[in-house]
Amino acid sequence: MLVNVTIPVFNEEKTLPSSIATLHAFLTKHCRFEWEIVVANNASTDSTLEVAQRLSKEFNGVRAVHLDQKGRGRALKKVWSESRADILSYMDVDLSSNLYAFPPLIEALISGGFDIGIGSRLLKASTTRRSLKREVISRTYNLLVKAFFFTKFSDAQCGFKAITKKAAGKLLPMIDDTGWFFDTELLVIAEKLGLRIFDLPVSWVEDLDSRVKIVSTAMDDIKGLIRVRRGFTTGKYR
Ligand SMILES: Nc1nc2c(ncn2[C@@H]2O[C@H](COP(=O)(O)OP(=O)(O)O)[C@@H](O)[C@H]2O)c(=O)[nH]1
Ligand SMILES: [Mg+2]
Repeated sequence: MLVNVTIPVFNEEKTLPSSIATLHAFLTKHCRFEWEIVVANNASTDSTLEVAQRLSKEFNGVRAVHLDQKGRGRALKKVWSESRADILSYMDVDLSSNLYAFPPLIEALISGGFDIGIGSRLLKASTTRRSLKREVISRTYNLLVKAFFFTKFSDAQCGFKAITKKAAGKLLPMIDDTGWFFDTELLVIAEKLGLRIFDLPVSWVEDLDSRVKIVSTAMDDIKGLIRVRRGFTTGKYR
């Protein structure tokens, strides 16, 4: 059982070395499955690519992938489609989600009980430390997703997710978004097609160094919701 752990990065030269060291040590110590770490860099204008290449030489089981165009969704789609792993996952480089949730997230898929696993900051058992602004935006957005699709998964946007190779093979070709809406598109289509989503409470500590442009991302999200709903009415997803 090989598990891919993708770390999408955009201008993260500062955070990357310590995060890869922490993650590598954690996986070595706490996971009973085999794993690979893939640093997926898009269009960074700092030395992220060079740092990623250096880390891939320094640590066993780490490789670096580079894409010219921006977009976290684009990076995940490429790395996940090209990986030979049985389970594909990603997490934000700032490790905002406590790593102790990672083994249970993956084990839920290994056991065959679930097709997708997501970290959630919005369940009763989640412990989430973030700014009021991000909390309000996150809750409002997730209510909007439910109002649009009557879906049950609790948190579309947590940067901590995993999917089986089989589910990825079915879903990835249907996903059009290359940026932040990629996650929502994946989850809505998955739930509507009857795939099983494991919703796991995480312990989240917000990292204030953010790559998200809130206003333009919110606009893209709303356009995305409308586009995906149209997709369902025209029978695009099946
Ligand atoms: N590959 C790739 N990663 C990105 C891009 N934009 C953001 N990221 C990564 O996505 C993750 C989450 O970004 P972050 O700024 O922490 O988002 P926030 O926690 O929601 O504020 C980080 O690992 C970023 O480096 C992008 O265009 N391409
Ligand atoms: Mg972050």
